[in-house]
Amino acid sequence: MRIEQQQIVDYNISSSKDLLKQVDFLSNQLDKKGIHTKAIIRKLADFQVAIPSWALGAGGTRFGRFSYGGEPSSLEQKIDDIGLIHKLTQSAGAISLHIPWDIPKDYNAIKELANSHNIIFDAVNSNTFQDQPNAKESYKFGSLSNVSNAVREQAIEHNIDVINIGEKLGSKSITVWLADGSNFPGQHNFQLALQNTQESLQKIYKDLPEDWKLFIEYKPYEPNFYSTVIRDWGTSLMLAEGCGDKAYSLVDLGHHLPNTNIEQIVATLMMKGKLGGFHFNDSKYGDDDLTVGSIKPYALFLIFNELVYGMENNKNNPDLSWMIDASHNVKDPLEDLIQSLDAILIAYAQALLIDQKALRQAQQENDVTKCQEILQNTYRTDVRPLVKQARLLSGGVIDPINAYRKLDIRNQLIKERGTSSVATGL
Ligand code: LRH
Ligand code: MN
Repeated sequence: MRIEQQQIVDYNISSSKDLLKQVDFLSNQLDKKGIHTKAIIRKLADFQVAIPSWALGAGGTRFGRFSYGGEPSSLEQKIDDIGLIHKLTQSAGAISLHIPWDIPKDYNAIKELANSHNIIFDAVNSNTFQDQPNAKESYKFGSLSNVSNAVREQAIEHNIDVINIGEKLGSKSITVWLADGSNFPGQHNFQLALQNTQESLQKIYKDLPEDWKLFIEYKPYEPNFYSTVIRDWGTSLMLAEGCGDKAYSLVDLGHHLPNTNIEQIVATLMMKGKLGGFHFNDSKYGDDDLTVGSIKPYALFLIFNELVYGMENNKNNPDLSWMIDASHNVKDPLEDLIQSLDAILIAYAQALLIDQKALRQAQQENDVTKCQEILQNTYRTDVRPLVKQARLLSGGVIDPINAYRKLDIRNQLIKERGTSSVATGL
């Protein structure tokens, strides 16, 4: 299924007049504050977020999985689904593959298909948290940290294979997330596990192409529930520094213990020039992988405030990789991803409105109330017209969820694929 540009144009006709009024009204307000909406709209239009190949079907938990109908059962269909999201939003111009869940069979055909949807290949993800059929060694007790050299070597080989797959697709980065850890005190020698992990990552790093990046993703717990080898930003940063200049930390928003000040972690990693990218999602308790901005939208705004500051002031930090990492247990995966994209752009737009100079001044004067007022007034500004205008100018639709339903996309997909197709992934 594809959406024709004429369908987009026809859909926007009914709501573009109102939008123009809303944008004019907001622009006049912001102009008075010396804020130029054109530049902000440009930045929003240029902001592209990678969609995970493993989050296009119904997710699940150990307690159950409820399929969604019309799910993509091949990499080709997954790229087509991202093509649908990108056609509507013009902000999903990349796919992040998980290997071996999504190994291309015909590389040229897959690249052509992605190209036909204006989609590029972002970071590739290795998987040493599941055993593959006929694998010689098991990752039951870990992979890069395993006490067995044979297991570590198998895991290192897998990561190098993933880099080779990414190279054939034009990807420029690999994300390594390890489930490695322990469930009981005494099970692990913490230092040996960490040492093994550092040495294994260094061996993978040796095979990293010159223009590639290695992202080291941390997580405090799950699937291990007593210790995790790469448990927090500090460990990820230490391992990245132990590898070299092309290694960075990756922040998955769901990988923090409750009430962690994630925006301060972002500021710290950017100051060190070691923030590689994000896995956007939201959570109430653990790694819930919920829709971005659905639980803690103010926290997301504060994170983007640090990102805007960092992108302005930390020239030593490379351009960041933006990805979503979510799982959809009860919602239409495509609607969920579209909502997440909207929430990311809204938080970015709000952060771009912050008068950083006035905030610095108030901080310099320890005028705490004024600091709060600057942030909270900006957060309470309805920037949705700017996000919609950016989509409209990029050839997308003003209201993607509404358009998705009006174009009856899910039922079309069910007609094409049936109700029992199942997508690989989480
Ligand atoms: C681990 C994680 C990681 C992926 C996996 C699908 O929780 O966030 O990024 O490999 O989800
Ligand atoms: Mn993740």
